[in-house]
Amino acid sequence: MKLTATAFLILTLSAYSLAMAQSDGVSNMDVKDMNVKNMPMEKMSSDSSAKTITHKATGTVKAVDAMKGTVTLAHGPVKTLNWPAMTMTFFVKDKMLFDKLAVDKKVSIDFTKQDKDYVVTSVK
Ligand SMILES: [Cu+2]
Repeated sequence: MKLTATAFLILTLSAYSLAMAQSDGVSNMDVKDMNVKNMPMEKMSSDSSAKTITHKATGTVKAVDAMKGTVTLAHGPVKTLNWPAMTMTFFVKDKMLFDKLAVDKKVSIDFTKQDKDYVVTSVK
């Protein structure tokens, strides 16, 4: 009787730990899945040799020069660059973005640093 009860307990415990091991396996798979999902993003950001970080700023358009491909913006602080508010000139990546840039217009931009230049990649 006592032996049987012990055997039963061991069986129950091993079944339990087997179930635990299986659920561990599932959570490991989840982590792998996440890594796979992150990989394309890493690839994208390493495309332009240096690490490209997208910064965000909001401000008012002060000047637009579509010929030079630049926009001058009085923008608010940019936390990701430790920038205070200032007026400065950005390059504009895509000529299409000039449709959204007009003097005195309030805009939210995404921009990246490319070599020594700051380039607007998105305008909202
Ligand atoms: Cu600035």
